[in-house]
Amino acid sequence: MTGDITFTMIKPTAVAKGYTGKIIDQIIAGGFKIKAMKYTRLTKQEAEKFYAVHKERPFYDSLTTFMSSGPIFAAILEKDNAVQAYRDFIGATNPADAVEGSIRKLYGTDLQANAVHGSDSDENAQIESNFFFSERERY
Ligand code: 3AN
Repeated sequence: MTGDITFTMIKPTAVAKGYTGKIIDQIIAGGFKIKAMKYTRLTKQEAEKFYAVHKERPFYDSLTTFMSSGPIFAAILEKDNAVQAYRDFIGATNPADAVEGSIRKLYGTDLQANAVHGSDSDENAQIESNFFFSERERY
């Protein structure tokens, strides 16, 4: 149901550093149910499509190059008020500003390699989930 799901990715740097297991543990301990998950890699073109809302931002090329630089984990998470709950849970966009103990504080490297993505609205949660997952990949 709208409002109950959000979409996340564990970004390439966090995956490469071996933080995936710890991040998934923390997500589950935070009360988020995993509805879908896959290990995959975006092409540059796919990353550009995924981040099309940021097309005019100065960091668009750098962000899409980074997000296609290595494998990621993509997932749909379920919880009441999932989008806002997950954004509060992972911490501020810049890991330096993120609350102590949050995923971005613990596992983020910098503003771009900030460990995880989290949808910013219910509408984008649906669009982003549909980008990666078919209905029969969700449980
Ligand atoms: P959030 O992911 O917290 O919603 P947004 O929507 O401001 O943050 O940014 C989208 C993504 O773009 C972020 N996940 C972040 O990695 C990246 N980003 C944001 N600002 C910058 C920046 N100044 N330089 C490089 N990457 C950035």
